[in-house]
Amino acid sequence: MLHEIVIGTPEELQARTEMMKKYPDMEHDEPYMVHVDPGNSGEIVWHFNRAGRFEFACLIAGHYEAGMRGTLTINPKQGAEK
Ligand SMILES: [Cu+2]
Repeated sequence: MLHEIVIGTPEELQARTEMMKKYPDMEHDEPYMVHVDPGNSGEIVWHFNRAGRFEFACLIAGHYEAGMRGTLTINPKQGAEK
């Protein structure tokens, strides 16, 4: 089945989850997400421009709840000003 990976803050992913429940067939494609059709593979390249805690998840209806999610901890650049 179709899957996706979306990167964002927990708040952003929550908002998108709500949106997907309302409009499950919504067409969408943004730089911070990639969709993968059955049997295929995909790739996402993201340059984080700030440190923090982010999440990645598949937000196809029911997939997040099934555990298709994880966290990303981006550490400040070594030697960077705080
Ligand atoms: Cu999925």
